[in-house]
Amino acid sequence: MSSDLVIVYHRQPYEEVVVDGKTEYRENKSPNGIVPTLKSFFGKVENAAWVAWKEAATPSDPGFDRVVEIEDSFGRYTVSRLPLTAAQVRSFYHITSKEAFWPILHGFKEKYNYDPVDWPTFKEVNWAFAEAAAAEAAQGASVWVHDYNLWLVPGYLRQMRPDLRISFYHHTPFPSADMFNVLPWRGEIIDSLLAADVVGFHIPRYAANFLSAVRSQHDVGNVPRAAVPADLIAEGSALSDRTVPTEITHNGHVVQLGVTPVGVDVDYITRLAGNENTATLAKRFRAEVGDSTMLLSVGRTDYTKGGADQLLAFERLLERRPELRGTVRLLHVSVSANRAMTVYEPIQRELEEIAGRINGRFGSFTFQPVALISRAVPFEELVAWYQVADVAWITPLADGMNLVCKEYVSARTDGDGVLVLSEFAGAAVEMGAAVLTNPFSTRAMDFAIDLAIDMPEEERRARMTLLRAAVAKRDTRHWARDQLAMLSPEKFGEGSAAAAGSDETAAA
Ligand code: GDG
Repeated sequence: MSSDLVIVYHRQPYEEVVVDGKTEYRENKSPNGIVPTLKSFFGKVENAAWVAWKEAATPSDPGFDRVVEIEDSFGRYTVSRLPLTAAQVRSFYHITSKEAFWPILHGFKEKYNYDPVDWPTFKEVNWAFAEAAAAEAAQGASVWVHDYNLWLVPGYLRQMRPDLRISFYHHTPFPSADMFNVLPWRGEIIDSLLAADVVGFHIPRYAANFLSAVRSQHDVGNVPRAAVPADLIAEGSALSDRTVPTEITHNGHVVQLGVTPVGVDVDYITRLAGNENTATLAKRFRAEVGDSTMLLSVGRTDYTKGGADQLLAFERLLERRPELRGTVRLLHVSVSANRAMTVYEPIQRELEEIAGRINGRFGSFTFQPVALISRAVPFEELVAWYQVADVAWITPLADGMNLVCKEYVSARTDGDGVLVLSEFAGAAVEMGAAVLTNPFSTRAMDFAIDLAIDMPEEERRARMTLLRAAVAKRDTRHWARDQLAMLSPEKFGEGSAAAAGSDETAAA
């Protein structure tokens, strides 16, 4: 019970490698992503801890190291590992979170699967996370909890430790009451979130939706609102709002609504984009692409990402514009996050079927219009592909933010390239200079891809300049700094040592 900052995040903040039968904890190979950003704040407090789960055959095994001390370039910190059995992980994560919560968060009522949910196990696992966080947190410490699979943690933690400052961040969208209230556990979830001091979202719309879900259960009276900053409004786009609720008072407790879009590590991607290896890779890829126009799509294999609809749009493009046959190619990288989750098998099959049909209809022995890649591409290669792609085609049906589009823009240090982006990705509110499209409309999808392929260089560059400025403004550090400042103004707010020094740490 000695940490001033406790981060509760499902992934462990390092890679575990077994060398000669001995476990070693190594810093993650790729400094890309949210984990290093969060760790960069560890150097700013005296003592910090991270709580994550780790699968264990027998959780009561005395040989299981529950708490490990890590020292790496981010400083010293404690990692508290919650031992969960394979059955607990399957129930709380793969079933309750992915089959019941995930479809509702993204607006897919028809995919909601209530039957296999074991609610007592979900509660038990969340309770265990809260206990682990409570055990690490010093008096008055700040605890930052991430994502919907830990929805009940703030409520439990508040019961255990009323002294803590608690923040909860949603990486997904948050739906309005009409959708959210499909969940029969809605009352428990909302009450848990209302026990936090800060509830965080990517964009104003999700905060407004959260308020609508709260209002369906409690009379919280008038709620203060603020104007949405101009750089979070893409005129006329589906997710843009003009005002945003800023706090909710319930039973005398004030919950701040923190709206900060997650960004990417622009400095890191810029450095990677400029290094020799990437340049060599990009040169090789460019030679492979030849004179073709290259379209690139990257995302996890998930129905929310709209992969099948996009492949169908590509098929229509080749049908509609015969002159493009043989001169336009699509690299569709769709990686399954977890092969153990059977819900994603039909999507994988569907992608393979459509891609195979397109190649069968429009390909030849030497030319295949679609390359479907179902395994993870190393990030350095991905950055090289970003540099080569004429068009990044990112059209999820629903997406909390979407970082791929921001990575593409950051990698385009040459100032060229076109981004086609779904207006149902949270990122769309920041990226009005992209070709925004509606993936539910075949006409809108067709119009957008035509516009992108035919766009003159001057317009491409003008749009890319605006996009690069938007992405650089709200990078990962901006996000973490903003959210942590709300959680604990004295430790992380403007003027604090943390705020003053955060740039150098993140470069570690
Ligand atoms: C959740 C929310 C929100 C993908 N393929 C490869 C690869 N990736 C990397 C990308 C990017 C990440 O995965 C995907 O991030 P997204 O933001 O697009 O999507 P989710 O995984 O669904 O993340 C989302 C995010 O949380 C943050 O709050 O934006 O809305 O759903 O970084 O580069 N990376 C490598 N090879 C691949 O083949 N190396």
